[in-house]
Amino acid sequence: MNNDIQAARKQLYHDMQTMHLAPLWESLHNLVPRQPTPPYQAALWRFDQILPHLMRAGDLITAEEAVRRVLVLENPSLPGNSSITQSLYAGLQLILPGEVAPAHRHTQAALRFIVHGKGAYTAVDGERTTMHPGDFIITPSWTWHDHGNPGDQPVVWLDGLDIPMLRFFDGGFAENGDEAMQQVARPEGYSAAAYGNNLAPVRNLHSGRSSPLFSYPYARTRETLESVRRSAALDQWQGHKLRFVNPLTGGSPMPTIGACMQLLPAGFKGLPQRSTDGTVYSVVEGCGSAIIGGQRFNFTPCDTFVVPSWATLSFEAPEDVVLFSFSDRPVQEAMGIHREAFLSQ
Ligand code: GTQ
Repeated sequence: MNNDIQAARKQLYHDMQTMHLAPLWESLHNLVPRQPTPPYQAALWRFDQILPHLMRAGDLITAEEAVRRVLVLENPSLPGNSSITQSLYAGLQLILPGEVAPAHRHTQAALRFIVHGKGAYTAVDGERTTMHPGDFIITPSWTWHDHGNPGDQPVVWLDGLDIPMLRFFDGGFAENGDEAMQQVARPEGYSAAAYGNNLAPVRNLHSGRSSPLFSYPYARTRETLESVRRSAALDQWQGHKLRFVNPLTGGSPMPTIGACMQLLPAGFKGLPQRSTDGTVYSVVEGCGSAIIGGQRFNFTPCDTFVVPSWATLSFEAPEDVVLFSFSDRPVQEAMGIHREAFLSQ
């Protein structure tokens, strides 16, 4: 290209800059890429390496002082962002026996996936639910929630929130409760009884965008996966994979985050797949491997790993493996932009 034109263009860009103008043609290919180019990477966090740090944090700060005693799982490519993908936040929260994480609410929606220990509870809008490993619990946008541990063992769960998404939309509001523990308004088990049996109240039906069922206990999920294993053909890419639903709509439990549980039977060697929803996985049972963009990640129970948008992903399970996962898929589906591909090799 003519050097004069090159120099004249540079001059134009320079002169425009003071007026906050930029030439689209220099960045168009980055703005509308041919396919996703996520600025974050695949990564795995080993639970046995995290737990000692969590317990040290337990010695150094109380749940009350910390408000939430959480080690944030930061994507290695997004340091300082409190993000595991561009849209999602993940962290491991510890609550020790006798502790309370005080009541608050915020427009950010949260899920808890119980990783280690039992006997703690989360209270959501006046109803408590006791936590057991593998339970999936939601605290939808703007619901009051506090956590407590009346039991005798440390309890650790994976927090998944839409914090980066709300930050993007500048839609964040929050407030603290008047008391550390919210008043109990309904007995434990009410929501499960009223909404968890293919029935729903005729009057006083729950309103709002999220599931009225806020706890999905692992005992039932695991039993369901086992029944499905006995009666359904194995999917060559995903094994037996089920998504959690809002029983009133059949849609995702919360508008911004979808979650699934999948069983990979012993000997499973899956075919590769890819999807536009960057996904966070928590290993519930079994050891195996996730091959992400050609890189092998060996996992053991309680580990967490993240798969970027459009990265190829396949699983190998030498023994029965159960995986929990969550992503922003419901948002992408609402926008009509979600894509996935199931590859033959
Ligand atoms: O439990 O309310 O990991 O507000 C981050 C922000 C947990 C919570 C987190 C939160 C919470």
